Amino acid sequence: MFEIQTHFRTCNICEAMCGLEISYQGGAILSIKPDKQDPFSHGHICPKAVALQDFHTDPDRIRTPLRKAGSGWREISWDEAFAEIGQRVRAIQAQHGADSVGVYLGNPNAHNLGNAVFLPRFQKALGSRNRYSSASADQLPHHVAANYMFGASMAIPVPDIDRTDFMLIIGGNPVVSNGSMMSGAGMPGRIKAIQKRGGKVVVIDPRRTETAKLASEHLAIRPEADALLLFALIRTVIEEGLVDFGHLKGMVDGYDGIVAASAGFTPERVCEAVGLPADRIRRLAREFATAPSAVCYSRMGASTQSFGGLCQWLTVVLNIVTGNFDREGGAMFPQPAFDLLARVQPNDPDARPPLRSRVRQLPCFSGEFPVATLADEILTEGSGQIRAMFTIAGNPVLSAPNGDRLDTAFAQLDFMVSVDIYLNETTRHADIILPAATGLEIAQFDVFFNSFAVRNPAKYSPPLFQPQGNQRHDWQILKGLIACLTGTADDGTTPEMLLDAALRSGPYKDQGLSLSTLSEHPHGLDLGPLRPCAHERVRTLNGHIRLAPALFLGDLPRLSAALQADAGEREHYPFRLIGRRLVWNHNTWTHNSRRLLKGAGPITVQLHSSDASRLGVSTGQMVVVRSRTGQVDIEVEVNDDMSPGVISIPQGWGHYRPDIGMRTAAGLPGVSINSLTDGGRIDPLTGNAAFNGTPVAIRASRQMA
Ligand SMILES: Nc1nc2c(c(=O)[nH]1)N[C@H]1C(S)=C(S)[C@@H](COP(=O)(O)OP(=O)(O)OC[C@H]3O[C@@H](n4cnc5c(=O)[nH]c(N)nc54)[C@H](O)[C@@H]3O)O[C@H]1N2
Ligand SMILES: Nc1nc2c(c(=O)[nH]1)N[C@H]1C(S)=C(S)[C@@H](COP(=O)(O)OP(=O)(O)OC[C@H]3O[C@@H](n4cnc5c(=O)[nH]c(N)nc54)[C@H](O)[C@@H]3O)O[C@H]1N2
Ligand code: SF4
Ligand SMILES: [Mo]
Repeated sequence: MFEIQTHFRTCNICEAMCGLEISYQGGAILSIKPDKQDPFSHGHICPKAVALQDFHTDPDRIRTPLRKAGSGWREISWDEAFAEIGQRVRAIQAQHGADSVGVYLGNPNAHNLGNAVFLPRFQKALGSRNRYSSASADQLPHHVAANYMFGASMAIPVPDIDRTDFMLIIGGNPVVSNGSMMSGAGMPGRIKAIQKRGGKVVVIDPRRTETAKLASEHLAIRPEADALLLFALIRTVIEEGLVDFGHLKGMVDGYDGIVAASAGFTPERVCEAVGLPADRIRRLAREFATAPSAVCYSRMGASTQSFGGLCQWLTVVLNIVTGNFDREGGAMFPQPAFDLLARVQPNDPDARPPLRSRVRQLPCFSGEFPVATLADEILTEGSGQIRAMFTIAGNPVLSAPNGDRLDTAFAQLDFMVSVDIYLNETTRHADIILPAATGLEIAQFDVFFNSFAVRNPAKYSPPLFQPQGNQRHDWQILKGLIACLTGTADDGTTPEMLLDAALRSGPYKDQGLSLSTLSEHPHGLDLGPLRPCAHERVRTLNGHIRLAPALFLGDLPRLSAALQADAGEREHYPFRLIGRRLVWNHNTWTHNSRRLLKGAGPITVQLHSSDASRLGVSTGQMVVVRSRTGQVDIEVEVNDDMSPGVISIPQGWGHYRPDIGMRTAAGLPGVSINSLTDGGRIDPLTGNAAFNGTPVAIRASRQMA
């Protein structure tokens, strides 16, 4: 009989980094509870943490490498898998060039220590410039703003949520998402605490979200009008003499450029397009600028839209011109123990114009092309066409704009390899699937999310269980791929060695931080609150923050044009589609947990009652939602949290393909919002997918028949 034991670890599903206390006996989990002694998460978790045991035991997990064989799959050995991959990929690259093999990296890579440290080596071994990831369907504009303003794409300012007196949340729903580019557990409590200490929280969102309901005020903006609103706020601050750089005076270049650029975007000029009265915009600007401390935080709603780049730039500008940057209660740079800026030298972000993609000439930022153009690069013939793909921890058939086109594209590849835990909508196209260990089976240290955290934490969690069957760790798989592509032998490096080296040379080296110190603290270490440190984090040549980079100024004619509505498009597609996250799921891959599935359904399109009565539909009825690129049949949920003219569909669903064996998920297939979104709709400045505001039409199902 095994003893009952306790294991402490960090949940790696989302960005919040909640500490877990897991009671287990042998290989069986007895309970998964919040770790009250975790100094970062203080006993907060969400329902998804408990599902970690479901992912561990799920009979649908892939347990051995699979080779496509006719219409089915054959189990193969790792040696056989690597031998074939090495031979096929090298042959394709020899014939068609290094760039003929593409890579797509999905979201779980960011939650995995081994992938964080070994993926750059894999990319180097492959030597292809055709790199894509979920970042260009997510936070890419944050990186572009950081790169051009601070000289480092990972220099991301984070809201000091625990000390701010005024939080302006634009297009984020942290009560459901648990915070993003703002890592910290227990977001509802943190938001309530702002109000308890006499502060204010204002939410800007076309939907009255769960966060808006907790906030002091909700302002329903028109989709994609956020850059106009931000400019009008900045303009008001300038006109009303409220500009104050605080201690950054002398460290900020380009203010005149902001004064000139904002002149055309007064509250009175933008109010109609934004959907808010001009005097309310002015009052908001005053409240923000005169609060003892304030922070503007903008996220998915402001990133995955046509003006994502401008929104993230202007968010930082608003924080800076009101003296709320690099100060307590404002937007601050974390100082992570594993410092991703350690090797970034001072540089001129304008020195090298970004590479352009082959087919649509879209920009390459942070070494990646936009996922919105991946299907074009596979389907468009010619020199440089992608003929083979690696997908690693990604499901772009469901997560990328116009995923259905990617479904077609993947089917036409000469060769495809997927590193994943499931056979799903994307990996079903692979010739070879390599099965990864995950969740409770892996070691965890949050390299990325420590860099976006609202305090500075550090915690190392060893694996609780061994990989099952013939699974391997992602990092072991990456090393196997490197070896089969380059013919080099394994040098024996482990993620722990690289982590230890980074900790020993990082910002806390003088306090003796190392992997062994972390191992002595299974609940994790609190390295303190955020501290002003802009002078250490900025990597521009003169060490100054660039307030008005030419890249952003050059995009302003497009923003001015948005002040005019496109009546033609409105006639055919009168509604604007936005996405929705659900408490009980994470992106596309957690739907095989029975307990999470119970909380999730039904998957509905939410629309305002005035729209429902005009369309003659009511809750529970089926409608057809149609866009330029596709259509879906979906159940209606009349919900006055929506703004009239705006509809919302959850992201991450659409498990209807019969051949993939996700048994539980098939019980609630839902539809894919990305059958409606459009790869042609991007933010041209950054190349980020513009999911929000997709023009759509709706009809009751019977009328469409
Ligand atoms: N319309 C619309 N589209 C969206 C969004 C939206 O809001 N609206 N959100 C976007 C955002 S923010 C994101 S991050 C992307 C996500 O886009 P993706 O990353 O493409 O999608 P995921 O569902 O996260 O896919 C994760 C994949 O990794 C596998 N996996 C899970 N854990 C592991 C592991 O430990 N190792 C390995 N090797 N594989 C693993 C899963 O089985 C799944 O196949 O979607 C984007 N797409
Ligand atoms: N439960 C759960 N949590 C998650 C995830 C999940 O799938 N489920 N996914 C994780 C991932 S990968 C990420 S990146 C984060 C994302 O974290 P968040 O950004 O907080 O999450 P979203 O729910 O996408 O919030 C976007 C908000 O923008 C609003 N919106 C849409 N269009 C517009 C617009 O044009 N303007 C404005 N102002 N608002 C708009 C939407 O109504 C929505 O409330 O969540 C993470 N956490
Ligand atoms: S909030 Fe995120 S990190 Fe915390 S338990 Fe839930 S999924 Fe895990
Ligand atoms: Mo994301």
